[in-house]
Amino acid sequence: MNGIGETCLCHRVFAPLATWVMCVLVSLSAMSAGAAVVETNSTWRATQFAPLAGWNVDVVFDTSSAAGWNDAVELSSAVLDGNLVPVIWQSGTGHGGPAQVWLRHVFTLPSDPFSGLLDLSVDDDAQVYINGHLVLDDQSGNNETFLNLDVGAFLVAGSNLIAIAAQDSGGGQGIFARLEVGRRAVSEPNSLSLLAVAMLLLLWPLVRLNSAPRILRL
Ligand SMILES: [Ca+2]
Ligand SMILES: [Ca+2]
Repeated sequence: MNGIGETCLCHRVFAPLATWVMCVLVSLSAMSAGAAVVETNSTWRATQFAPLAGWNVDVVFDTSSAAGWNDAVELSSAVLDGNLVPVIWQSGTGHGGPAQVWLRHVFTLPSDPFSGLLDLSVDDDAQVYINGHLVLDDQSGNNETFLNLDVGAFLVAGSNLIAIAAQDSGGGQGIFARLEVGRRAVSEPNSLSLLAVAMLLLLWPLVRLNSAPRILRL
């Protein structure tokens, strides 16, 4: 017999189960948000010649070889906030490349983004533009790393441009960056989410019933 303040077996079993179902539901919701990652690599276009106006704004810009652009060179890879990311420059092997380079990369986001965090390390300085907005202006003259720059407000659904002007002050050279974009959770639930909701709805009355205070009759 259960006394006042005690919980029955059903409650002890189903309350945690209901909590688990809710956790699953929250997890599924988080998973549906998804993420997109943009990293420096040899698909970026690079030039050592000062580009024409619009290079850091226009998604559609002439980065052909005829215009003096080439694929960026991957010099090596380096860890950036726990992620191994290619280090790039316009040319060279980490030394001996041009002291000034310009880099561009166009990428597509399939839905309205709500967050974007940029990690970047440069030897030595860089000005970084997201869709024409200056999000980093590093002119220290030293090799530095910047983490978790919030650029989400400048991202859009569709085509996006990240454009970087980088400068080397001597010695080694290179730049590596990683942009992680969180996408808004999709409104339509998937089948697992619907199953979790159904289980919760089925179990909830039973949990409520068994968790109600019991009258002890002496
Ligand atoms: Ca610097
Ligand atoms: Ca340097």
